[in-house]
Amino acid sequence: MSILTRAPTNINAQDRELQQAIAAETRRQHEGLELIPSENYVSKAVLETLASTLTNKYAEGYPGRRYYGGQEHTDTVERIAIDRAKRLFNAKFANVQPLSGAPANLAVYAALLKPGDTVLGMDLSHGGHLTHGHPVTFPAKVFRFVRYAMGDPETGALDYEAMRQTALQERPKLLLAGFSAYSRNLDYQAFVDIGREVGAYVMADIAHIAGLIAGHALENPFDYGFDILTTTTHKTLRGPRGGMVLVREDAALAKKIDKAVFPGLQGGPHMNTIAAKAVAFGEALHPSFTRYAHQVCANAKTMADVLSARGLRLIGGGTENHLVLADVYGSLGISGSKAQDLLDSVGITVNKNVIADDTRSAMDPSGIRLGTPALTTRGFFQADCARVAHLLVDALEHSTDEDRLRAIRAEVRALAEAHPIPASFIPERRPAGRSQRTTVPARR
Ligand code: DSN
Repeated sequence: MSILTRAPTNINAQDRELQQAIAAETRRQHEGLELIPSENYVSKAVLETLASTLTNKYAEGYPGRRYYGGQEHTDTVERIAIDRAKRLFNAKFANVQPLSGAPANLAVYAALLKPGDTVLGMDLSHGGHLTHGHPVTFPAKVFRFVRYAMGDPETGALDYEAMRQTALQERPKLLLAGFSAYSRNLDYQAFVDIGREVGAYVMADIAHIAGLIAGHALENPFDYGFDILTTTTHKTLRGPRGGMVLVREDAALAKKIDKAVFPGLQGGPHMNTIAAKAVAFGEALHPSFTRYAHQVCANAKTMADVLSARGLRLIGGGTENHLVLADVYGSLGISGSKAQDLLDSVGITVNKNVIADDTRSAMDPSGIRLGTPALTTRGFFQADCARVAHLLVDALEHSTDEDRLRAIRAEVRALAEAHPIPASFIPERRPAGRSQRTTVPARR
């Protein structure tokens, strides 16, 4: 059963204008191939939970210590979400209230830093994220962010000795690992060693790879002694839009983070979203999610191999996770924006992205970023992903050939229709639990 089978009947009757826009977006998602690596499809159970009566309830505070009455059910919901989050990431503490990734990161800064304190994080053009202290953000006006960069964009290797020297010189209070456009694994042990040497908290923003960690396809930074993880819940983790903060074991640290989230930064938590997070975490605890996570990586590697074989320069030389960053300007003379628009026109959605030391602007950079979480949710395997990668390069190489583009658009649509967006990811009903999990290698 496809997710398209659910019609929002009350909106149909009440607000035609809005219903048509939603229906058009649903159709766009159904008919196109979604390659933006931070996007995914949620299950019908998650969608239903988002639309539940929990949206009506104020619940400032935390389970067992709220400010308003009527919390017996919200407490149950939030406790389930916290418990599942802790099991997924092997954490002692979880705060599931952050509204998204930026507020989750801000909560950590607010909990641990004083104005003017230093944070060492990855340079944006080398894969880091805006919320890791880009000058346009509010945290950059309050705290002092310094940067580390890729030692070699061709291999993606970080220069950990250079990072250590910067840390020794700048004495950060917080050392930040994490990225939104970096395709290689990090040396978590090196981060922890540097952090301990300079007396910094060590945090990983795992927003992009949370599902791959939960599904045991990638390593968990907590296994190396990281203090804190932050994440969104809607990317590879395949839940509703939202964020969370996880603390490995320090109760005092967890308490500071709870206070920073509420009352420090937020008011009433979005209980419908917290419930939907709990549903998604339940799905991620199911053995099938392990297969999903491994398949996401296998599919991304296949795509990277094809793109590379077709002559695209890949930043980092390939991928070890779910995403690929391609220098389309350097390889084909097409800017990231032009490539994005052209691919939109054939039904393939990617995003333009800066590449390391980009000579072009952020609004019209040299790269495109793509990934496989959404395609994998639709049941794409390596052979299908190889075909998609060929179609993508075909479109870029024949950007002025209308007949060719029309044929590509038709094949994209056929591929999409052959892989409907699933309504559910749980093949059979069984109580979720880590003990049931198996490590199943990627198929095909
Ligand atoms: N916008 C998200 C991404 O695409 O990576 C991160 O904030």
